[in-house]
Amino acid sequence: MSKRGPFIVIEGLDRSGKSTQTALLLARFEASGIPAKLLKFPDRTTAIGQMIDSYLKSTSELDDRAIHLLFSANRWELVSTIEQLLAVGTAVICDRYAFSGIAFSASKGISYEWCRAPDVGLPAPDLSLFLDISPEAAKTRGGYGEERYEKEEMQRRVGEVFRRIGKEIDGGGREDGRWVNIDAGKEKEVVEGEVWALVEPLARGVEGPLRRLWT
Ligand code: FDM
Ligand code: MG
Repeated sequence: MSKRGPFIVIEGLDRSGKSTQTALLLARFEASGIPAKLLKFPDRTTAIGQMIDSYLKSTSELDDRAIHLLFSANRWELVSTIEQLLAVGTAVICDRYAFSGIAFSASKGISYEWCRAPDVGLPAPDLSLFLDISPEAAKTRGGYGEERYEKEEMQRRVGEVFRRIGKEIDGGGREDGRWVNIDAGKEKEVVEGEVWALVEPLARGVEGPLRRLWT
């Protein structure tokens, strides 16, 4: 049976180095001659993504549950793209995914279960890497920008929800793939090496069907 591409997700707080590390990971794939595509959530280019973008920039207001569902819908509208890429053996690297969806909305006080529900059944990553950085250390990396959620207290709560998600995925005996915490306070070359060491065993393809999140 031919292998499908690996589905790799990189999560973390703002300023944890996700964009840098996903770009470096893509370069590693390219240097190894393995086809790979980098996706980013939210995908601000779609119609739904533009609504999310204006919410994040505070040029529009939305109910907390309404914006949560838009973030989820923004993933569902990309599912067929993800499935098609993986099926032809292309690696898919995602900068944020459903775990960000739960972490950010639950930290506003919406229940964890309610936040998870709309993402149940999405393609499950084969590997989720959480770039772990303290909100204090994140702040020293040039400070937060202007967008909604880029505040230390919010980031602290978000980090706590991420930890709960990680425990459930790794400790729950579920078929949701692996979750690994990486110390993102280290130098970027060191973090990159740790990321690649975890990804490399999957890089040339994965046996077996794509699993579904939380099913
Ligand atoms: N975010 C991101 C959410 O609140 N829910 C989601 O489902 C996703 C994918 O959007 F503050 C938040 C996280 C972050 C903001 O993300 C924009 P980027 O990575 O900073 O563009
Ligand atoms: Mg941001």
